[in-house]
Amino acid sequence: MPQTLTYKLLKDHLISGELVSGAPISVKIDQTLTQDSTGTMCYLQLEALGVDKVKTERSVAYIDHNILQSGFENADDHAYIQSVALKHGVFVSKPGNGICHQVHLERFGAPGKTLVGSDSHTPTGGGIGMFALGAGGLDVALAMATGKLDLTCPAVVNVVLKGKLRPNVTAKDVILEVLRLLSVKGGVGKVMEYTGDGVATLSVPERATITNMGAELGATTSVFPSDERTREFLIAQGRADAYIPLSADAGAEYNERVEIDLSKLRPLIAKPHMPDNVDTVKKLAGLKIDQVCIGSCTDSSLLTMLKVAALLKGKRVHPNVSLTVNPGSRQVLTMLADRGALKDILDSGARVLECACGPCIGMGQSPKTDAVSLRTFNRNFYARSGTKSASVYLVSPLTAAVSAIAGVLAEPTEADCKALAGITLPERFDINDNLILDPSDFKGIAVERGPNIKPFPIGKALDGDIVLPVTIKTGDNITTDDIMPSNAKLLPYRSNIPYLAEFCLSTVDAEFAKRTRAAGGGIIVGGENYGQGSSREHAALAPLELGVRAVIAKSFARMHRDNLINSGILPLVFGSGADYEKLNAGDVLDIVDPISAVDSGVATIKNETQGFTFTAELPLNARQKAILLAGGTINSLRK
Ligand code: MIC
Ligand code: SF4
Repeated sequence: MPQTLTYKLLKDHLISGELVSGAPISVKIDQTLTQDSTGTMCYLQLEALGVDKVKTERSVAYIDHNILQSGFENADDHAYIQSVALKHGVFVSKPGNGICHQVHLERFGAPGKTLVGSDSHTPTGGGIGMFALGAGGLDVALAMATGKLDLTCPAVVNVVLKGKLRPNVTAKDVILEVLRLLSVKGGVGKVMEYTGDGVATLSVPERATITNMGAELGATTSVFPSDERTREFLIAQGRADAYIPLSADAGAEYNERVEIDLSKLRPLIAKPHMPDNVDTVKKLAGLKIDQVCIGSCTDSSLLTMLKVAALLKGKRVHPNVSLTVNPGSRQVLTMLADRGALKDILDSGARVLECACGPCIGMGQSPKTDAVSLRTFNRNFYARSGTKSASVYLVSPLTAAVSAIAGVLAEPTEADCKALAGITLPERFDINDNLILDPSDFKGIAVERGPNIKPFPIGKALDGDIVLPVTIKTGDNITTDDIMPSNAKLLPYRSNIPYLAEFCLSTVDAEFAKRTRAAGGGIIVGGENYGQGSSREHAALAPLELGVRAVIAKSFARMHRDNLINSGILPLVFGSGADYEKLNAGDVLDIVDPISAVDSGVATIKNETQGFTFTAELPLNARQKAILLAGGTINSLRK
């Protein structure tokens, strides 16, 4: 039977289970990546698993998220990550070398391989024909320790790209269009597989922009075929050996199909505060702007930056606008410098920031009160920029560059962008891996552990009824940036859960942590797509620290649900929307006999305050049942 590329990749790596959408499967993992803000927790867990060396072909620890080092905490975490990674046979990409996804694509990604990363944008690797997905730190630690990963076999959506983009439209506009069509929960349980004659018109970095931001669909991952364009990219990276051609079989059957005519797309924009709140730039043109940020793992490749430089050349950034530019990697920055493009960027009045996540995760550049900020990033979630009153819009780098000059949102015209057609991938990238440490050069290394690293909370085995109050009731699409905010003030504490927990859900209700602790624990009630966004397991560990034993929501995002299970928190799904409506914050709930609920997949819940009973679903596979019964993965493994 003709097969999709997704199922071919999974079949090549299948250890157990059946390739049927929704079935539990276990796959061999070839590569892993971690970054610093999820990395400390991940390596603490790897140590707890007690393995000497990772079982993967290639594992890399990147330090790219918080490289501000505003206090010892951060530098301590970096020293810990570097030493623990090298000790376990993991390569280290040092601060300044670039954003994990950009560097991984450049230096390690290879078609046909599987990759799991402790970051939700790991699907960037799909741009080079990998099956690449994000997961919580514990799942990545397990993948390093065992060389395998358990997941739910996804359904496959065929996104057929036709034609060719106009000169003023970019890959960012393509993924914004997919988000407009499918929404931030449209990809849950699915892989987006790109085919069609439009694929060949897109270079690997452009494809990677699309697969990267596919994370915002809630998708398991996104994938492009590996073709001549992939080969060109790998040759230019000096890695021709990594190339293999890959595509779906002709006549492969998909669960869904979406068609996009690239030639019909116009510049798009995601309005506050969701990446799927998409409109045309034309409609909003003229909006006064205060800040423009170009960069992030979605849009910081050499190709992007050269185009931005060409648009800025000889122009001046509007006096009322602050323009920042983060090249995605040191390779990009060096090549911009070599070609004189860095001078064009600097001469325009842009501020060039380090090759790191920077403003994307609120590490500096929080906009002023009530500001309008245009960003080429992938997320504009409420408060993520660090300024609650700011309005963050997501646009393409071309829209960002011309708007920075105009001082208002402006559509890049075809005339503006005509000259950009000549900007293509170089035949050879500048290759310098001296910020990448090879573990084989570091024998007998001792792990450095600073005082900021605190023990993480461990769940409790299930026994009698769980009787606790609902300490918060939220609406739909609550993000992990709501559950466990991240910014320059909090990122230094990613290895200190007791401290972080005080800020849990603070964007929704500043009293939540205090109230939950005072009640000796609590139950969270959520709407649709609860926990969308990041892979950060901190969004499960912080509630666990506060004593949360269950979340009852209308639906969950994949990674957050996995993280809740790993932490021993019950992810319950409302049987009916009416039950969600009836519940109030403060109601005391009795989750009756949770052991039987885990076993049967249905929980009976008594609302002791209002005096009614309802049921919630708890669909679990055998592995997840064992984990929840034991009170989380660590307990389950200890057993
Ligand atoms: C993000 O973009 O939200 C992050 C920061 O990269 C997270 C990881 C984290 O929370 O550390 C992600 O995408 O998974
Ligand atoms: Fe870093 Fe932003 Fe990419 Fe997350 S989305 S990895 S914070 S650049």
